[in-house]
Amino acid sequence: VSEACLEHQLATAVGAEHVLLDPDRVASYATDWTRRWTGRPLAVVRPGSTAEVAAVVEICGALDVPIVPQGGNTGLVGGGVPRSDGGQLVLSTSRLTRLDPVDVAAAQVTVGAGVTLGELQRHARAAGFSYSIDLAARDTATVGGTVATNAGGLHVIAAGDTRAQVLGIEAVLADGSVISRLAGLVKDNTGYDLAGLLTGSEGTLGVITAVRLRLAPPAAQSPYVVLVGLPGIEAALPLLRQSGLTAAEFMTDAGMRLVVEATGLPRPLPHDHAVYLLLECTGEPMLPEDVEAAVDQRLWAYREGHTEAIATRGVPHKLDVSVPLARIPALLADLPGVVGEYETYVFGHLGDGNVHVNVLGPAPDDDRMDDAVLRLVAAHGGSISAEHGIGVAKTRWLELSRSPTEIAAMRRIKAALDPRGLLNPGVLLP
Ligand code: FAD
Ligand code: 2HG
Ligand code: ZN
Repeated sequence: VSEACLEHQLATAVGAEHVLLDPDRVASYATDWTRRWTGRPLAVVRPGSTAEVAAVVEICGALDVPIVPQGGNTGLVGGGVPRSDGGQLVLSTSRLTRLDPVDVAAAQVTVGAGVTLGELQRHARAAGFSYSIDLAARDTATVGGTVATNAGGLHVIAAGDTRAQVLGIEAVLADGSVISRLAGLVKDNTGYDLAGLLTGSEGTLGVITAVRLRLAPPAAQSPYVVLVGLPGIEAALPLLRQSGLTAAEFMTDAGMRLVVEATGLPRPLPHDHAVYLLLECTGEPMLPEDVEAAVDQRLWAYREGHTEAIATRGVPHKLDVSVPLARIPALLADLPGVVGEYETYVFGHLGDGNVHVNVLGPAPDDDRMDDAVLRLVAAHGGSISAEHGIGVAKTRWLELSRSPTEIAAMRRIKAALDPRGLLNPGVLLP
């Protein structure tokens, strides 16, 4: 590629001020949130409209330059940063900030891919609604990123994942063509569900530019948030049978101590406990009389503080896995045997059977421990990625969760939509 030629064409398409080449200016786009994944972009380009995204994709197609779409760069599997060969262009969606008025009658909204989750939530609230997807990275993660990863978050147990909120998508495909389905038709059986296909495709099938989303009516009253101290994970499972449950998150003593140390928050309960369960309910949850518990909305800070607190300890290996709920105690019992002496924190969305295993100690490129944990998860009938996606972190183990036939079908879809492998090569498919 002639870099000068690429730069000139991109500058003509989006404006020279939105083509970043200076190493200092591209640095924050080159390394992921965890600092485990880092690369070298050929350039970072920030198109300001769908037409400009299409122009960038066409230019890259003509010059054979692969594209890495990037939203808020809060992804945890390395899929949003360029690979290390220096040959990829980062397409940042940060200027795709369309925010249409809420369609009150339909309880829907159309938003640009670069709008943050927090902005969308505030926009929905101002119109008397709420958006059901929520996660601790809300003020940086973008709507496009959450759709591209089919993010889960804190309320999947009640509202489903991001896919369950998506009613339509506008996206630029690898050949520069634009598909747009933003009418928000609740019933629309006219063939393949392209919005569903792009949701969770991790930037490998198209660049999502806008999304039509389902909104929820606001809760009639503030929910109850209860933190319960328990002797072990077995004691947590029966407590999940609550009516009106909107979140069920677990933590352990090690994670709680770390968050208290990192944030300066007081210990949440009078005594220490092996396991903590945070329940959010529309009504008052039913608890056994002999458990230690506290009720306060602010208790969320202990759960949401985990990821940042762990980052203060080093560069973690993050293994976001799920198993059938009944297997959670067995998985947690087996984990120390495969993780060994490494500093480990486990927590997650208990109600979804989703455990976040964070391990500190192995070098970023030493994946022997990752291999052992993911094989253990597969042996328990689980998934190697519950909600963060495959990215570059887990391509090697996709076969543990998907059959050869499924992987072959996914490859054929990729080849049909992106025959030259322009969009996010190296991500998702091994
Ligand atoms: P990026 O990191 O920029 O990109 C992620 C992937 O999507 C990449 O493969 C990228 O190429 C692709 N992509 C981004 N935008 C587009 C687009 N417009 N079109 C096509 N492809 C695109 N995740 C959860 O699921 N649940 C959680 O509870 C959760 N909590 C988190 C808490 C913290 C503190 C942090 C740091 C992360 C958390 N995450 C969680 C992970 C992360 O926030 C989500 O994966 C989020 O969806 C990523 O959004 P982003 O805009 O930062 O995407
Ligand atoms: C969460 O649930 C996120 O807080 C991040 O998915 C999990 O840091 C992690 O491992
Ligand atoms: Zn999570």
